[in-house]
Order: sequence, then C-alpha cells, then structure tokens
Amino acid sequence: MPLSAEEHKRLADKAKHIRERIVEVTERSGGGHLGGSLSQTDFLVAIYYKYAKVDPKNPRWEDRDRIVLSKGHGGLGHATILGDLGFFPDPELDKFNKTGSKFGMHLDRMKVPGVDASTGSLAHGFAIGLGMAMGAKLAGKDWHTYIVLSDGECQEGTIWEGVMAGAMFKLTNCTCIVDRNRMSLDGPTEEIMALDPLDKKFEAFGWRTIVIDGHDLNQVCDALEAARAETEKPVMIVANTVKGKGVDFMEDQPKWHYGGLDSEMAARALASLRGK
Ligand SMILES: Cc1ncc(C[n+]2csc(CCOP(=O)(O)OP(=O)(O)O)c2C)c(N)n1
Repeated sequence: MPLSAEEHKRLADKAKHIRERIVEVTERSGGGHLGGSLSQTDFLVAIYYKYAKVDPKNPRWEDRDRIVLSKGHGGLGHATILGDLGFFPDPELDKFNKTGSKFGMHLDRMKVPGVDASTGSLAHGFAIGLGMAMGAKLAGKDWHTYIVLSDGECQEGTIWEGVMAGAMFKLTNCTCIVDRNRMSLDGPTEEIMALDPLDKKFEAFGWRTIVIDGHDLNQVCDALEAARAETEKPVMIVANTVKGKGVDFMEDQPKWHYGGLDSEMAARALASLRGK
C-alpha cells in the first residue's frame, strides 16, 4: 500500500537531511565512504524511522530489534542516523574518524551506542546477524534482525555459507537487504565478479527475494512489510540503488566510493542534494 503523503514526506525529508549530514561530516572529517553511505540511505531511514524497535535512551535494551550493517564501510551513513536519533549527541559526529573520538571509519559496537555489531571485514556481519536471528529463535524472543549487505560483499564466499544456513534454519525472523548499486570499490561489480542474476541465486538457495527500486520509499516500505509477514522462507530484498545517490557528480562514479570534500566541493554536493 502506498504511504500517506505525510508519511512519505516525513521519510523523504529525513533521508534528505541524512544525506546532507553525510556531506557535512565528510567535509569536517577529511574523508568518508560517500558513495555507499548515500546509496543505502533511503532503506536505512525507512528501517530506523518507521519500523525498528529501538530505544536511543537504552541502546542495549534486550528486546530491541537488531540492525547489522554488514557493509561496515557504510558506517558514516549509519552513524549519521544514530546521531540524529539521539543515540549520542549529534554534534559528536564532527569528530568522526578523528584520533581520540569514538568513531572509526567502521563503527565499533563497544564505542558507538546503537551499533549491534562491529563490521568492516565484508561478509562477517551477515553471519553475525544470522546468528542473532537464530539466537532469538532459540530463546523464544520476538525481536527482529535487519541485515544490510552490499553487492560487492556478495562476491565473498562467506555470504553463500550464510545463505545456506538461513534457508536451512528457516530464519524468517530476519530481513536482509542488499544494496545493489552495481559498483564496488574500483569498478562495476559485473566486471569484477559477475553477480547477475543475483535474485535468482538467492532463490536457488531457498530464499524469497523481493526486487525493488531502493530509492522508492513506497517500494521500500512494501518490501519491508512483506518480509516481516513472510513465515516460510528467509527474505532477501534486492534494492536497486545508485552509488552516490543524490549528489550529481558522485552518482555511479566509483572514485566516490571513498573521498574527501573541500568546502567548495561540499557546497556543490549540498546544492545538488537541495536540487539547486
Ligand atoms: C573481507 C574484505 N575484503 C575487502 C575489503 C575492502 N573493501 C572495502 S569496501 C569494498 C567493496 C565496496 O563495494 P561494495 O561492497 O559493493 O560497497 P558499496 O558500493 O555498497 O559501498 C571492499 C572490497 C573489506 N572491507 N573486507
């Protein structure tokens, strides 16, 4: 069902704000994983601001939903959301990746409130998240686990071990999303280690897949709700996205996987996000 106009605006405004903050924090920190932080923003905003059962005042609340950013280099975008939600004072983000601050480029669960798993070594977060889902089942708990993967990450063998385990143990209490921006660190995924047809691969391993436009909030929310309602198979949402989404000179450009912004470039990026 389409979102109401107000709900759509609430989430879209939030996603815009998060993207602007990603640019500001990058300018101050000297560098960041811009491309993948911008591509993951819309569905991460939908998860955090509409669905997830989390409490910024009690980050380790036992019955919270777990959210694992397996593509740990998206930590810049993840921290920006956690700061906005009040898991820590938002101005602390100005020290992102600075010596002595709680933020490294990949977020540490022992230092940053709201982070459920320390990730960065690609594919391991997926296994950690599946373990959390399995733990909930064994303990009879009804919290849900969300796991965000990148497509480059799906080139790791560990992912496919997890996919087999997810199907075998019928982990329907987790929702997985792959940020299918088709770009890896230094070029298109299909030129590095082809993944297509990615949805069919997950299906062949026993998962239900839902393919969406990962920037269309209606499709994102429909898919998240369908995944929660699924009782037979684990669900992988393949979210087609654009690396660097929203900043015209970064979109689809692998060189913006990681980069720094001087004040002039940051101003251009903000102008692009604001449609100027
Ligand atoms: C096990 C492992 N191998 C290599 C890397 C280095 N690395 C960091 S990001 C990345 C790929 C980036 O592309 P993708 O995963 O698709 O991320 P996105 O486009 O969503 O930013 C790689 C290979 C890593 N972090 N972990």
